[in-house]
Formats: sequence, C-alpha cells, structure tokens
Amino acid sequence: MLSRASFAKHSFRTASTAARYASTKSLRETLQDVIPAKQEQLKKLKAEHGQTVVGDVKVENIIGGMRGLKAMLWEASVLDPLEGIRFHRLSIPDCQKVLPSAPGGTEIIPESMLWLLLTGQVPTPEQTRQLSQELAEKGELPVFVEKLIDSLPKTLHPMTQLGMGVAALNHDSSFQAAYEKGMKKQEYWTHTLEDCIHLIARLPALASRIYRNVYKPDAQLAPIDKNLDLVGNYANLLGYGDNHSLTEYLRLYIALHGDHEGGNASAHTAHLVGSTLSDPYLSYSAALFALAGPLHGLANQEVLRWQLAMQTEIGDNITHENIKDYLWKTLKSGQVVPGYGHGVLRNPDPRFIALQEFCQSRPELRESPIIKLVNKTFEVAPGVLKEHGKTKNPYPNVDATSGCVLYHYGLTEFKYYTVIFGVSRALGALTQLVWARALGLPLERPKSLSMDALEKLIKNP
Ligand code: CMX
Repeated sequence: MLSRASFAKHSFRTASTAARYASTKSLRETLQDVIPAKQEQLKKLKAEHGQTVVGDVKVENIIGGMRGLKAMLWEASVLDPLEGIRFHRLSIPDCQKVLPSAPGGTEIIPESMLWLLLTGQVPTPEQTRQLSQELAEKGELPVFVEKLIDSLPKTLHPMTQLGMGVAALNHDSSFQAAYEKGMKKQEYWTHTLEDCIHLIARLPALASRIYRNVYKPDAQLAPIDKNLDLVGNYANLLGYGDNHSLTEYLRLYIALHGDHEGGNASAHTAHLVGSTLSDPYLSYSAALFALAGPLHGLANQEVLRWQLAMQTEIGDNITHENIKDYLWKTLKSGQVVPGYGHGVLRNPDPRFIALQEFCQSRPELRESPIIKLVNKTFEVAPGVLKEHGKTKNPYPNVDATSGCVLYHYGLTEFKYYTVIFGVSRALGALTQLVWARALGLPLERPKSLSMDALEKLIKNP
C-alpha cells in the first residue's frame, strides 16, 4: 500500500489540485512568489470595493460578542458553519489525501499543514522534510528561558508558564531588532517569518520542559533529534517517543487544530496584538492567555474531567439512559456540557470526526473505556442539548474527544492539554502575522460605544 506521502505524490499531482503543489522551492522562495499576487488582490479590493457593503452591524452584534460580524481579514482558513473548516479551500478530508505524513507514518504532519497555511500550496514530501529539519535545527531553547521556566513554581498553571516562556523568547526577535534599526515596511514580513519559524521550532522544547518540571521532575529531557520532525521531537521530549500511535495522534491533532479562521479568541488576540507591530513572540504569548480560558482552549481538559466524573458516577453500566441522566444533571446545575456547542459551527465538527476516525482505526482505542464513553455520549448529547434548547449548536466540537485519546495513551495530566493546543494553534496564528505584514494590514481599532451612546445612535442613526 502507498503511504499518504507517496500517494499524494503519485496520484494527486495529476488531479485538479496539481497547480496547488509547491515546486522544489524553499518555503521562503515559495512565499516570495505568492505574496505579490495577494498584494495585488488586496489593492484591487481596496480600490474597487472599498465602499461595498457586505453586512450590517446590529445592536445584538455589539452586545453579543461581535458574533457573525464580518470584520477581519484572515488568509489561511475559512470556517463554514455547516461544512466546517477549509484551509485555503481544502477541507479536512482533502488535506488528509494530499498533505504529506512523517516517514513511517500515515497522518498529516504539522509541517505540511504549516506550509499549506503559509503559502496556499501543498508541499512535496521533500519540502516537508526540509522544513522539519530546519525546525529541529532551530529547536533549542536559550539557556535563560530554560532557567526562567525552571524557576517557576510547579503549581503555576502550565498555560501561564507557556505564555511567559513564549513572551521571553522575544529577547531574540529578528523583527524587533530590525525595527529598531529602521527596516523598510517591505521587509517586515521576512523578519516576521524568521521569528515565526524560530518560535514554532522552539515550542516542543519549551512545552516539554514545562511538562517535565510540573509532572516528571526527576525525568531527564532528551536532546532535540535533528533527524526528527517537530512532533517526533515533541513526543520524544515528553517521554512518549516510543509510542508510535500517540506520536501519530499528536501529529494529526496538532495539524488539524492549527487554524480555525481568525475570529476565535486566541487567533484574534494574536492578530490584534500583532497589528501594533508587536513581534510574533509577544503577539502569540497574548494569544495563549486567551486560549487558556475555559470557553476556549481549556475545554479539552474540562471534557476529560467531566467524562471521568461521569464514568465514576455511572460505573460499568454505560447505557444511553444513564448518560442522559448525567447530561441533564450537568445542565440543571447550570453548567455547560463541555465539548459541545460552538461559536460558528452548526454541525458536528469535522475535526471531531477526523479524530473519531483515528480512534476507529486503532483496536486499542476502539476498546478504550474512555473512548467508548465519548462515543456513547455523542449518541445521546445532541438530543439532550436540543431538548434543553439553549445552545445554537448541539453537536460536538473537536474537544469532545481530543483529550480523551491522550488520556488513553497515558498522558493523563489534563491540565497540560491546552498547552498541546497552544503548540498547535501557533501554526495558524503565526501564519496570519506573516500575511498581515506582507499585506501591510493596519492597526486594528474598532469603534466602541457606551450604552448611552448606543441609545443616542438608535434614536438618531
Ligand atoms: N452546554 C450547555 N449550554 C450551552 C452549551 C453547552 N455545550 N453551549 C452553549 N450553551 C448555552 C450558552 O451558555 C448560552 O446560554 P445563555 O444564553 O444562558 O448565555 C446559549 O446556549 C447560547 O449559546 P450559543 O450561542 O449556542 O454559543 P456561544 O457562541 O455563546 O458559545 C461555546 C460557544 C463554545 C463557548 C459554548 O457552546 C460552550 O460553552 N461550549 C462548551 C465549552 C466548549 O466546548 N468550548 C470549546 C469550544 C471549541 C473551541 O474553542 O474551538
């Protein structure tokens, strides 16, 4: 059987996606090629459609968290409420067909997703391998950051530590150094890209150091292996490098979770902070603190906590009736059902489906009690949430299952799960920073109104 990489290489280059394949060029050369056309597209949009109306702003948008307002540019992905995410027009199943996997693996490798997000093109396996190599070569942490992380109390939440570590990495920011020297605007994106690549490269070492310090203080951290891909190294550093299935799962999860258009709180935060010309380290550090909220990235830890509590309460007697009762108990106590609902999606999240398929492809996961419970919950929860009648989307989001797979494979420290999400989301949020600089997007500055001002405006529009 062909591996996904060779499958992609042999079958898909002749298909309609052929033009989307990158050539043999490097990542920087590919970006250099694609940026002028995008700059031209933006120029044309501004000149020809600057005054075209594409939506209304209602009072409910202003007081309702700006839901649904079409108000920001985001190049790498677009989220359709029914169909889910597309990365440069490729759906998750498309990506699973064409994006290269790691040597010996079958799942999408995050490097190929990063390439796609940045350039809109599907990299060859060789280009993916070169990017892996570059990331591994740049993967060591500066000693002062190691010392900073080692000095933090292990009771400090791993997400707080991650945000602090990422912010401290701006010590070496290429963008900031060049800005101080007075670089030209046309050079912004190249320095931004250097910072983004360095930051992504260093995330495994930073995130695994936090894991080691908090949960395995006596463990030795492995050195970065220059022959491994980003997640191969991350799994190794976490101490799970010999678990091929977990490593493959992490590759898939980190690739698929890399971007979810721009309006979600973490991506939007990176974009907002980046628009002040803060460097990518500071911008992404801010994003991580948005990700740390329970309505956003913390949901995967909450799902696991909730599913385990359900497991304890209903024991071995896992019936639809018992799960239903537990769901109602959660709702009646005023809590949300974690892993269900979404700000945009109105169908089951295709990322959830892809992770479910991963579970179904592995006998140990098919038999896992926690995965079985997730599946059974999925059979019941949408009906209960519909009957409850509050949420606009009674279906599971990606977090309904993501943490439970980690738990099955022995990565049971669920306060750490959002850190893995943080490693993943860097792919999309940092991509947009490169594009924001390449396109010369301005400082973000929406107009706010007080309630009095709003009432005045309603009377006198
Ligand atoms: N369980 C119970 N009630 C829910 C619910 C759920 N899973 N999801 C939404 N609701 C409630 C909301 O709390 C809200 O109630 P109030 O009117 O009393 O405030 C009402 O339904 C309407 O909410 P909505 O418009 O459907 O959803 P929002 O856009 O406001 O919120 C989200 C979206 C994800 C925060 C919400 O669905 C939720 O809290 N889900 C559980 C947490 C979760 O899984 N988060 C992960 C999100 C994934 C991601 O970050 O990518």
